[in-house]
Amino acid sequence: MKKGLILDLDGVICDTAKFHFEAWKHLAAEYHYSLTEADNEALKGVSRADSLTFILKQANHSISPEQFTSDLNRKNKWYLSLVEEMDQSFLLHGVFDFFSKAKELNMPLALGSASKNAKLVLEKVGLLNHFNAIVDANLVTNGKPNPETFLKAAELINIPPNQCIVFEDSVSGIEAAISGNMYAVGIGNASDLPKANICIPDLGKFDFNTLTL
Ligand code: B16
Ligand code: MG
Repeated sequence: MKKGLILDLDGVICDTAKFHFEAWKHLAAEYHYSLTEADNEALKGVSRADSLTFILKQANHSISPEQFTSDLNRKNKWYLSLVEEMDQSFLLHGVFDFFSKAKELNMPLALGSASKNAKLVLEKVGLLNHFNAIVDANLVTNGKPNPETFLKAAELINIPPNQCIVFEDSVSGIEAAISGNMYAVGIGNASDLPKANICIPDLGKFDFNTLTL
């Protein structure tokens, strides 16, 4: 019987990926590189610093360590100016239904996000107080695909990893869930997330009978 629900943020609860994309595109243009949709897909679930390393490689561009830090900060400022506009209308389809069903069944809920801005985003969409635990990039040393984010979340809600279900939209996040010995529900297409145990289009399509697996 599965008892703990661990949710990724970007791409599962709300669509902040488009804001990350805007901000990274702005920066990549300074390196004379035009960031593609495929690049954006590859950056899902990837930490801020690893994302910049990936973009520099794609752009075949190098910068000093000082510039690296400064560019990370500038990207984050652009991103936050977009997040500022967010409210409940930015929640993805099915989130409300999922939360009310989880509450009804008294299931512990944790967030497991690679974002350092997770609490701010949750506050913007009105969900900050709806989790039993929040694990973001400020709390872990090793980002996804390392399982640390989800293992920490399981620990904080006091549920063994093999009794947890992780909801993830990124390849790195699904890998993290599987290597953490958790049941991985992919949000998106099975062709994009082949390692997921099952895939559904959004949280609202989750069949809570899966919990008996
Ligand atoms: P930040 P998630 C991830 O969030 C995003 O998918 C990824 O694109 C982003 O680079 C990462 O957070 C870091 O975000 O710059 O806000 O710290 O999907 O793990 O909730
Ligand atoms: Mg995500």
